[in-house]
Amino acid sequence: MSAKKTNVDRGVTINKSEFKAAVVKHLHCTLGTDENKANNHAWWKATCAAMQEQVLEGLRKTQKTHYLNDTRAVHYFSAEFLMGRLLSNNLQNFGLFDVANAALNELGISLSDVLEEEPDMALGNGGLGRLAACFIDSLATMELPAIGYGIHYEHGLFRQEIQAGAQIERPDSWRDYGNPWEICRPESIQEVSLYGYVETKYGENGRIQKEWHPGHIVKGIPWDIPVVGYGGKTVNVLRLWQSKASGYFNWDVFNAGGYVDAQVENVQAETISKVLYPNDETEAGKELRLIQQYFFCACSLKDIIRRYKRAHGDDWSRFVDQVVIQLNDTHPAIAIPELMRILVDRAELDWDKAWAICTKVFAYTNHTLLPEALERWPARMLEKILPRHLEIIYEINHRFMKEVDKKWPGDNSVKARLSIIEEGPEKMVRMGHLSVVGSYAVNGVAELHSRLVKENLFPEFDQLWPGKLTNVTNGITPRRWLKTCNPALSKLIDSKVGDDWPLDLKKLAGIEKYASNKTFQKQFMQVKLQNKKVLAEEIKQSLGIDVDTDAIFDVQIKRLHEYKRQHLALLYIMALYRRLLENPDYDMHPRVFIFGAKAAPGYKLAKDIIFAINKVADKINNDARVNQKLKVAFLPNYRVSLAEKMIPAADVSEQISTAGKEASGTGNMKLALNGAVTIGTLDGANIEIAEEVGDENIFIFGLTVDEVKALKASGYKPYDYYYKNAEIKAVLDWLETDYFTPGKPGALASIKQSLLDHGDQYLVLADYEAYSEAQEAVDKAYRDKERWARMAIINTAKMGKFTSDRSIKDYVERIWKLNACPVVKE
Ligand code: F55
Repeated sequence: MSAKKTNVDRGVTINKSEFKAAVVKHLHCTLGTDENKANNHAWWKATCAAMQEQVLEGLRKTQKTHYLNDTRAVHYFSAEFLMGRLLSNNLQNFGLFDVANAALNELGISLSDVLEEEPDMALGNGGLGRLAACFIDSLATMELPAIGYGIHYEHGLFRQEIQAGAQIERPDSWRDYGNPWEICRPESIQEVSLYGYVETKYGENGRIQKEWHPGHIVKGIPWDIPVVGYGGKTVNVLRLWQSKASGYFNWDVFNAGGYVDAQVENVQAETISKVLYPNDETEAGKELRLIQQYFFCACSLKDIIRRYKRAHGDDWSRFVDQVVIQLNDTHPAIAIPELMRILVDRAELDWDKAWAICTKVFAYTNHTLLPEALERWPARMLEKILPRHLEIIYEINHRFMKEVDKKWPGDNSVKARLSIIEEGPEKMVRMGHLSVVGSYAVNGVAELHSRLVKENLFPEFDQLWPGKLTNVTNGITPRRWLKTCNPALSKLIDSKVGDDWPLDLKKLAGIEKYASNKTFQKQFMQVKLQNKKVLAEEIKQSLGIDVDTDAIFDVQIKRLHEYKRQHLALLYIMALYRRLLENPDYDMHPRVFIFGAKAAPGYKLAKDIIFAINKVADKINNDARVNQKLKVAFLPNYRVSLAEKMIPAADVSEQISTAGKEASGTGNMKLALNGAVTIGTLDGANIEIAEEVGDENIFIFGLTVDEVKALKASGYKPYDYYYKNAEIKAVLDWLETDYFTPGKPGALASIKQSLLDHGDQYLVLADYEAYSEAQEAVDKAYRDKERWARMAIINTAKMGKFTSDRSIKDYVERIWKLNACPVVKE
């Protein structure tokens, strides 16, 4: 193969025949099969193993470099890492994609078929987990010393099946046939204590000493997943902890003849890392979830301290120079009292010294303002599981309340608002408050969100500690979300601006000058059409629906939640259906509404909305009177690998949350980067996307945050919209009939009820008319092919700001104060 001219400096080089030899070697020696017998799964594993040889060399060199340089590192604590598939990403980041493709080709194997064999690593719910995955990609790419810490769930987010229109949850078993990327590190196993009681002792010097006598000990087994930076030079680690029974405790039971009881303990210990909680935006309040959180935080802190002590012994004075811990939401907030416990009870530092360390180590990212998503744990539950931690939290709060009293003397209402402990029928520990008090920096994830965090969520905190609350707008990795998922568009971009845009996304602005160029427009839209054909094939395969690739592909992909308002789109689809029935000549460009969404299993209305979308889709898709112009496709089991197919094919990106509710959104960025035009509210990062692309290249509609507030204050009456707008009334009434659910009238009525009788919390009806008008503007714009091509190109061109490299640069400069540590060539 001829060497291509490239601006990207690579850490490794291996040629086609070497790669081919490595794959065959692993097919024989690792998989125990051969070229004639191997199926695609075996080829996938052999290809991963060939790749992993390169990855592990990079990992070894990186770890050696970081060790020799005794680097300050960020430790990204997150209960979720939504990694998706790794092979194509690792090949791309190492610059070996074309090499592997050619090597497999010579073996008569299709790389794209092999890539389809990989199960997604779905160890996350949605945006928060995927953000963590994008961030560790950027950290490695930018050669920053970093480690991700999380949980090695045996089962990731459930697999969604749709049966008769309804969501059914099935277990996800991503590791059933082995995971070729992970490395078990038994040498770094940690033990974690739970339950028991606290003994108070009085030392010789009169110092009160606390000793926690745990009732239970579990082991944490670390599994390392290498994280390959673009260019293949730095390979960082994602370290995920698996729980196991600790042999130590169980032997007593065993020896007493309790063989069966010992097994019960094993099962209990192993339950901790068994399954990812599928709730997003609601706190579960379950004991096991708190144990999961503490389990991975305690293992990770021990790991960090072990590494620190190896270099610095018992001298804690440099800890804050070496270690920063970023808390991805409050899920790992229990790490704050855990570090205090280690410093005060174990290292015997006095409280003030320990607190000074703690509050220089932790930083906290808030991802939500929704009250139901703010974690609060019953004090009673903490007392049972982590008795010493509850004491420490009380002590933190006691000292904090004194500080509050200094600032607002005698003001009990401000104390009640700021207290980490919420008084009430049941005392609750507010993990958000604990995180703010215990961290030196707190950030929201988009400009608007961070303003609302300051003004509404933690108002007095901003007065107490000016500057502590700040913003870092989210980002996405352009390596996965453009280069890897959309190779055709990437090549077109390369031909105009060179191939180093994945490292410097602002370079995409270089295509703006071709936005009105007819040839470029044709090329750009040709790529889009090809991607639409691929997705159309997927829709045909998965749902049996034929879709017209000349139609507008209107895509809404995200978790199902009332605040995200998939049902606003649904009402509009029903309205279009009705318009077409009433007037077969109703003038609209053909459109396919494409959805992907999982609902939390216990979230009844979210599941009802999925059911309704599927029932309305059935009817419309099979109605010859309208199905040349309107189709609806709900693709089951939305996940990272499906997103990679849907995003490159989207014309329109639906970002229609109630203003003030979506903290940032990141799907909005991915879709715009791939040339989809947004229809959206002034919410989250949509606002910043609009600033970048300009008002003429986005369809903004609906109430603003201030208008939402005013409307709610004035007493919002959804029935007013129902009676005022005949279309709204007609579609809501339609939901109550059996038109979409023959023989079962009322099967879709819960949606109508929520919008009328339950108050329409998310102002769907208030925004309906504006949404409908914005959709008509979309329709008009799309019909002007040149105008649409220009808009699409400008969307891609202007996404430079939203690379996760920029987010990471913001964190590094403003919060983490890290230096890059280039890996030395040996
Ligand atoms: C997961 C578990 C719990 Cl207990 C609560 C929330 C979640 C979760 O997945 N949240 C989530 O994804 N939040 C999203 O974070 C994104 C990244 O910052 C934002 O873009 C998005 O607006 C926000 O909803």
